[in-house]
Amino acid sequence: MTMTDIKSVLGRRVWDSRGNPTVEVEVRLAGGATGRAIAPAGASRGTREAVDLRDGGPTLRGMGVDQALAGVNGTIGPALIGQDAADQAAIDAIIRQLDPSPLKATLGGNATVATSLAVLHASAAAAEKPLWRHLADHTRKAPTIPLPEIQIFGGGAHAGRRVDVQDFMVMVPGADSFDAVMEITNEIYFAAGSIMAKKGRLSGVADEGGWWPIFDSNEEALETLVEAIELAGETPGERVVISLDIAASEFEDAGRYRLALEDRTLSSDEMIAMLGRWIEDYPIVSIEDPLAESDSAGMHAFTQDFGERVQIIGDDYLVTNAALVDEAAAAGACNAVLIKVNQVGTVSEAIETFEAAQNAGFRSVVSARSGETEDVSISHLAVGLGAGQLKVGSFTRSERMAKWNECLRIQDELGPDSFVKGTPLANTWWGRKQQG
Ligand code: 2PG
Ligand code: MG
Repeated sequence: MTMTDIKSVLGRRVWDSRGNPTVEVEVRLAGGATGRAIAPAGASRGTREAVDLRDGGPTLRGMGVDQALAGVNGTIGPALIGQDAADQAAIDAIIRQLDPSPLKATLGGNATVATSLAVLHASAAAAEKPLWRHLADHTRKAPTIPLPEIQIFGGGAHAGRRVDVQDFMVMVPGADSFDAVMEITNEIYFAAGSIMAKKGRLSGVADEGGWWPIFDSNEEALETLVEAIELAGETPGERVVISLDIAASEFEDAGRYRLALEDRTLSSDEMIAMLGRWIEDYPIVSIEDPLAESDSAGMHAFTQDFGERVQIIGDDYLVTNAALVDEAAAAGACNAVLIKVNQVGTVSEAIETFEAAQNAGFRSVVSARSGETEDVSISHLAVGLGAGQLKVGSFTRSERMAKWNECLRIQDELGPDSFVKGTPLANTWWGRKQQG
């Protein structure tokens, strides 16, 4: 028995930011170190992501996690006892062997991700290192404080489909520090709130804390975002730019895109034309899932047309899957990937995808899910991998602020020079403008 051998694995039911049950796993090592992690949950989910195993049936609206917990306590846990937590790859290989189904449908991605991350936390604790440092040492990456994407208006599946587009976000690539990003975004967030109040449209917040989107069109949200940036004393397109997650799979059916708010249906080409006009008219620097996960032709065409100007992120389209990143890079679709550990189910596979992205010349954005908790593992993941960008939701609600606040704490250890500033956006219109 060595100090880092796993002594116990305990799965317990806890509750997430939407009030749904979720899986927490606590791992204890022979030397006494412990680690804990909680599975997040998405609402707009890719069909190729790891299965979020739910009990179904009448109780808890079918959202129960008893089966997932039984998998942790009855199958994964016993198989990991006595294994070396310091060997994350071996741990994750065992987890994968226990459920070799492509989408981890038997044990559930929620069970596997919480266990995999809890083991990582425990081995960091045993090494007496913060998680970000442990990860950076393990992967030989240079740790950096990421550039945030922060939601101002929620939409899509996170706001009862009040508008079709899911995330209206700002980025502050021109800020000199992470603190400055927080301060500038705070001003914009509350400026947006005051505009909504003045219009008599202030109506609480969406799932990730962005303002509830009472608009007459999707574009009105963009117009209001520009107004908010200006009201906060910023010039749109200078220090502050806009980022969108269209989450287009959510409103695509048989190759047609249904904009319910505007009562119109667009072809893939018409979607591309509409987004192209938005890119012309607004200081948009990044677009996630502009077309549906099934619309490869659209994704290729969009990347062909706009990949030089803006960051094009695959979320539902790539589901943190290394093979899909390789495929997209070869085919010329997307130029960035969203990294969500629970989409693929283990830390090792998420790192594999991050490395595939690096090899392909893709940027990476580490991301939270719409259902979150106090777990701050992803802040450490973003820093430790030097991923460059982090997407966590809005500027309110503690499950979001916990992640931003953790970055502030890590920055105190790493020093102010560790903030990546605008570099992740160098190969966009914004980056080229900075270079003059
Ligand atoms: C996304 C995420 C986070 P969800 O689509 O990028 O905003 O949403 O967790 O619901 O998939
Ligand atoms: Mg998304």
